[in-house]
Amino acid sequence: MPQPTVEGSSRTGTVTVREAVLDLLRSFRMTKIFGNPGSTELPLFLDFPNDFSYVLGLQESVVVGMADGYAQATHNASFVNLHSAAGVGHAMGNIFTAYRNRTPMVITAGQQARSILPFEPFLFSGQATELPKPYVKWSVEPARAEDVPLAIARAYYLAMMPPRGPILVSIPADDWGVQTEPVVPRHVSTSIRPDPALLAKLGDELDACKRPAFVIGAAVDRDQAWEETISLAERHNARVYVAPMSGRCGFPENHRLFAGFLPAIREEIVKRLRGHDLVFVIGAPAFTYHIEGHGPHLPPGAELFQLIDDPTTATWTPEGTSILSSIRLGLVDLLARNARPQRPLPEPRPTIPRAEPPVEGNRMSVAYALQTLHEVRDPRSIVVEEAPSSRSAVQAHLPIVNSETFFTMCSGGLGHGMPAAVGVALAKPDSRVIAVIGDGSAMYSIQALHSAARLKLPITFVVLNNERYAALQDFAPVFGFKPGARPQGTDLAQLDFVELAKGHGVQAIRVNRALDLRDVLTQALRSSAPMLVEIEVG
Ligand SMILES: Cc1ncc(C[n+]2csc(CCOP(=O)(O)OP(=O)(O)O)c2C)c(N)n1
Ligand SMILES: [Mg+2]
Repeated sequence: MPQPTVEGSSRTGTVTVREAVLDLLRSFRMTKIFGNPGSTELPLFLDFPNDFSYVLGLQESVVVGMADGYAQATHNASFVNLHSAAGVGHAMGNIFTAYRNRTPMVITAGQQARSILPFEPFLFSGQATELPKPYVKWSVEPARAEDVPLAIARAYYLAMMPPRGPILVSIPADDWGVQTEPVVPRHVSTSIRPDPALLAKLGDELDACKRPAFVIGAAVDRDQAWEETISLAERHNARVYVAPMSGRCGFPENHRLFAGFLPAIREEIVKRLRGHDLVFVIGAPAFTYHIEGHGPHLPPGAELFQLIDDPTTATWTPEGTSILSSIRLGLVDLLARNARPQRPLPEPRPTIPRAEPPVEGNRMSVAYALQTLHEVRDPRSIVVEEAPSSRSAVQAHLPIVNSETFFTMCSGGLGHGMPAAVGVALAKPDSRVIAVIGDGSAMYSIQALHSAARLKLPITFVVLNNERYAALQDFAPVFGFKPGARPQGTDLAQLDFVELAKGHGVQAIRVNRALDLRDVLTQALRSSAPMLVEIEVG
């Protein structure tokens, strides 16, 4: 993790709360403030320092989504400033997502001045620390103005401590000008080394088993453990699966050992893992389910081991051995063992058939659109995805082959992808970011387009417009709807993404003929400004 510059403040004596907080933010490398301002926050911005920048989101879900993408891409907590109760309320969906994503974030929320709080003033937040619970790791309104800098320091260390996540600090408007002591930043270790005895047991079992399976979760990529995972999988000739609903990619999807994606369904997982005698889950829950299931969690004869940096997740894992550890450090310790088990290579994954272009007069398939995108994009470009019914087509036709080049949310809460793409692009100015977004998903935080335009970020927004909430229509039979039935509220029409983009200051083009797609995408991927491509899909 980035370490704070512990030389810290050169100030002596007393400083204002504002000065003490800004000094801390500098030392934590948090000089971008993601926010949407209100009167209760304005005092923070008095004499706004030149070395800080303000990243405006036109709605708080956009603010937090951008801060999430930025924090994930920089491996450091992002700093967010929200407007008291209503601002936190708007942000809540993406705060929930940041919590599930394990994204470190220090969120400050404005509060009315302390002296008028007894009189329930306009805009005050009645129970400011309760509002974001339970989707923050900690929330506090310091008892005294003088304690605000200490709360910010603790918020940062705690946000960065695994499992990482958002923290909320509520700050009354009159606190910023109060005199206080400067806070000296500290080194706080955030890595955990595994218990050696348990790790040796896992190592022995891994060496002795016949058909190991690895199940890779988002924490592998978050902890920059991609290389170690490949080395360990190759040493063991293990089949490598992606954990259900993983928000990141931790293994090259074109690797000889790659075996595909586990669905979030208990019986299906058991079926896919059948024949393996050891299942090693790395940096993921075992397992995330989406629909009700029954029976065993693993196939007969399989033993489960889990390497996990989250104690809570370790406690609900239904069977086997959970080893608490930073993911990379755990893998490094496993790789340090001498044994080189001799095991044949498993059968390769069957090749995925190419998607066909549409027959004349029909809309093109999502698979065809994504295959074309795959053919024209640089494999080092970064994909941020939020297109629920297209997920399996993304997995089949848009393979991810490099670390830190795939982001989606682990929460299931829509409205994250568009602003997260902006945050990732802000953090990675030398990379091309491609946001692959469903038409429905785009509308939860469409204002992200405005931030992309304002920041002049060359993001390619690809909107897959099927004029409906297809995922819900596809899902309906699980709840007893007749096949083909369209549940209430799932048809969307008349959304014009070209006009919406233009209205936010972003160039846009619509593609409805498969023949045009390659050229349009090629052009969009070369653009030095943000560009939206709306693709009419079936
Ligand atoms: C905040 C939020 N509200 C509602 C849902 C329920 N939901 C799940 S998928 C989906 C449809 C998404 O539509 P779209 O982005 O067009 O993708 P498609 O299903 O058409 O691929 C909805 C509304 C959700 N996941 N999150
Ligand atoms: Mg749709």
